[in-house]
Amino acid sequence: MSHISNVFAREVLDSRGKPTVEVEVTCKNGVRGRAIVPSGASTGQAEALELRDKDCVRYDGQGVQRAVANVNQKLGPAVMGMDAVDQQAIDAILLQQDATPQKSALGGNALLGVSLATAHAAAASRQVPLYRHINHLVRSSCSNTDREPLRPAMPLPMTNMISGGLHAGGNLDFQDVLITPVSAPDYATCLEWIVRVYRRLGDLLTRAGYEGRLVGDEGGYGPRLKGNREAVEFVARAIEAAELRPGEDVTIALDVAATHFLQHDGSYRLITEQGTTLTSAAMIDRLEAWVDMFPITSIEDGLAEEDWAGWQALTQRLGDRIQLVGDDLFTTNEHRIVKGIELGVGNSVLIKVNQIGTLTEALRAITVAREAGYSLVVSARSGETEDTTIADLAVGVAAEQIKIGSIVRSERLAKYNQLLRISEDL
Ligand code: 2PG
Ligand code: MG
Repeated sequence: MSHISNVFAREVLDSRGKPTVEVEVTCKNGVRGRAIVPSGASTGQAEALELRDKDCVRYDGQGVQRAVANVNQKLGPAVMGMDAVDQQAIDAILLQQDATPQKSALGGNALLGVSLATAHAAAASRQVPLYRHINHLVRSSCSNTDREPLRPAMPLPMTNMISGGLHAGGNLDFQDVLITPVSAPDYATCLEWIVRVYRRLGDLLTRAGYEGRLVGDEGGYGPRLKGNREAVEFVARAIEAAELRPGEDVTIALDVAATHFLQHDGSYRLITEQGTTLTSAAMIDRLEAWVDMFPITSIEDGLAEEDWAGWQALTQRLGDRIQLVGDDLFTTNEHRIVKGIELGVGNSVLIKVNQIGTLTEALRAITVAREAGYSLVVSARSGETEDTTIADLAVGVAAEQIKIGSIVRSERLAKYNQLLRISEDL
């Protein structure tokens, strides 16, 4: 009896002390599922709306009591009595309740809380781990029946070492320098290597007179370096200091988050480089030069979210050499991904469920991307909580990579540790 008997939302706090929505879905069999909605800082224009109260008396207007009320008074009653196992039907009802393109009537945060808590309740009702339930959902949404059924698989972590941009008070223009332990034999070794590189990096930064202990929103170090390139240089040196081989054992990834320093005239202004402005073409030259110089194997949002022509040129130039991930560009939105596939833009999709607002829509985005041969990077947001849903999502859809932030701060570790448990289970 996995039929829904109660839906309850409350306002809780995230890792930045900002209110967010938590939802509990209870079934007639007494089983309960719970999920907490994350929140981004460097958001894309096309993302689902995060409904906030704008009542300045509470939390500087950031409260989510309206979104909570929308769950308790509208979305909950609408799905009451439905079978939690039927995720598609439930999400369809949620989308009927808010039929606006960006969920601006009831809030993407309200819809997503119900959608994810339902998946947890369904997994518990079926007495399977969440990643297996998600795997079952994604298999049933696959149109291509000729293919081997998708099996759950561990993703490779892509872990933040140095934070910049909106995640660390604008110390750097580029948002993240990350590492991927590509030759680690198993997930537990991945974690050990990542921690080792992170520690060596902290030592190197401290010795060079930088803030080698202060961290940004996602736990990456947030030093005030001389420029963006120095951040990559430090990470490359830290890999060596950890006695790992840059490019062979551990590679470097960037999240440029270029939308967030785009100027009105379409150029990119680098404040930490004395205000240098780069055209889209010059930005591509810069990224190519760095790929030649450093063991970089993945670049996310190297150009802005509406610079489709620039993205085409970037993909022609680097698409055969490295992974080009669209985050703000695609916003986990099936239609934007299809447009990207048609234009030959990028070769990888960042998946953040709250960019789109329901699990079913995220799974559709995943299926479309995968069928076009794009790789998948399941990602946390810069505002997170103890919720571990994305760890199960990444395994359930067999994403190639997962991006959780750094390996400090418990809202990040909750996911890394959940992956350890899943890896034993697999
Ligand atoms: C990103 C994410 C996570 P935010 O840009 O990829 O790092 O940041 O959640 O602030 O959008
Ligand atoms: Mg990003």
